[in-house]
Amino acid sequence: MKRRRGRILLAVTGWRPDNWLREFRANAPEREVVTEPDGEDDASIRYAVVWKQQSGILSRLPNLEAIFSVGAGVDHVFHDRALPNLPVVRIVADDLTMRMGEYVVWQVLDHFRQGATYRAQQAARIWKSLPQMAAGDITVGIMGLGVLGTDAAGKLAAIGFRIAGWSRTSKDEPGIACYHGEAGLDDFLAVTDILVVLLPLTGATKGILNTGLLAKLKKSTPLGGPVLINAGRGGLQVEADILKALDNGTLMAATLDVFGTEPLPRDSPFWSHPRVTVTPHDAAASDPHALVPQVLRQMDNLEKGAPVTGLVDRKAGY
Ligand code: NDP
Ligand code: OXD
Repeated sequence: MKRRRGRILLAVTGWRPDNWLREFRANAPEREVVTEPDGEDDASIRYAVVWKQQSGILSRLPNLEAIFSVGAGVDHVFHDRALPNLPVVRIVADDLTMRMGEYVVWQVLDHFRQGATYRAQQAARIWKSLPQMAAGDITVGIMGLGVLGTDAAGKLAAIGFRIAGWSRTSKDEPGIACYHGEAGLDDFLAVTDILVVLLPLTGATKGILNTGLLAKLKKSTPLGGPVLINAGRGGLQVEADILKALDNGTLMAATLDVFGTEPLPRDSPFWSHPRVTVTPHDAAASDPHALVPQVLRQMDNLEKGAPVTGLVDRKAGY
């Protein structure tokens, strides 16, 4: 007897679920997609596709086989205290990686080429040349040398920046000065002019961007002080410590795409800080049109027993 293709529960909150639904229906008309368990046919739901799913919703599905995150990060999956012990698969896709690479290059270049100063000069109709540095005099230190960090490193290296990277496990990447673990962190920070954070949020990384860490960044940099770019997760940063570091000169400037509370509350001092660039968790959007075919391929692979990319290590939390 032909096996019924697994039904899908689409539990995407916050990000327009209708766009995901449309793409699933267009790309896999043979798979029924529901947006809520309805009790009646829940036993036939084999896959959940999630972004910040409602807590407990997945534990109600007796025959669920795998959970697919529509983002690269999976902290939003693990917030569910009743999460079934099943494979969690995250997004690893050229489309998302390319978007993050663009964001990191954009922000590194904006700080490096003094974009904020030119914008202020233009607003005041000031025609004044600024001194130009050489990219080769700047080290971009990337915390999180995974799929996104390694890609961004390659793009920045192609422009001429020196690159350092920090990861949990040891790495040997051509063109990157690699550091790892707690033992390698201080040496990594000591060479870093621009810190790009592309870490996942886990028990080990929560609050890692704090006063102690920021104080260890290279002090005298060609940019007038170290710069922080966080496009990982808001939970990585202690926001009061970042503000303090900006105000006491430990940090020269910051670009923050992610925050502890999103949307960033209207009264947050980050909005109006003269040396902070805020973007609304937009560094790399998950585009349903680009990503749904890939998620479906992963489901097919699971069903065929073929390798699946982006399988999360539940113990490590990413
Ligand atoms: P990966 O899992 O491929 O890479 C994670 C990297 O972080 C790895 O190098 C890993 O080390 C390192 N790491 C994890 N824990 C630690 C630790 N305790 N100490 C040191 N290094 C650690 O993830 P991606 O590159 O695909 O994505 C990274 C993050 O980017 C996502 O988790 C998500 O939070 C964020 N993101 C943000 C987006 C946005 O729009 N702002 C969009 C997409 C993703 P190792 O290599 O040794 O395993
Ligand atoms: C992701 C994100 O994790 O967009 O993909 O934050």
